[in-house]
Amino acid sequence: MKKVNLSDYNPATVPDGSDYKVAIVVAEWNPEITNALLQGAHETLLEHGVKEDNIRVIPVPGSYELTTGADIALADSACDAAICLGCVIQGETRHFDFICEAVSQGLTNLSLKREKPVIFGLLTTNDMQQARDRSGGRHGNKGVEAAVTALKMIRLNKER
Ligand code: RBF
Repeated sequence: MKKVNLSDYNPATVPDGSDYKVAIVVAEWNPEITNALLQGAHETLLEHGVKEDNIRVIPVPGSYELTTGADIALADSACDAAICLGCVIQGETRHFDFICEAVSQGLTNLSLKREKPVIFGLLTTNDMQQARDRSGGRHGNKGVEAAVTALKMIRLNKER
């Protein structure tokens, strides 16, 4: 089966971000992976016109803290969206399920509460190799996809 790079996208479909303000909340667990996601998201925002001064990077200790970090970012009324980046690797314990469930529910609830896009950029993989494949490896970079999603959702939100 041919493996596709899921980060391939048509740039013409992405809005110009020169008037947008975006936060990137990034977990410090599995830094090799989350730094690569951060780089992908940051570069993509710049490529689509978001000004460096309008990108706020907020590190948080682990993926569980992404929701609180995004809430803090969106407390700034000028902030249009929060991109949340983390990596949880399936282990022996049920922590994997608890963290993934908490983050997915937390980010959904936060987006509805704040009425702003909150982007789910949490890698949930079986092992480190799968995480590498999705953070700049053979399956692209989910940070790039998260940034593209943020820009599209900001435009949609501003049309409300
Ligand atoms: N945070 C991550 O971002 N990725 C992980 O894979 C991860 N695994 C964890 C496993 C255990 C057993 C615990 C207790 C925490 C883990 N965390 C992980 C950290 C978690 O997101 C959070 O920072 C801490 O639980 C403190 O609230």
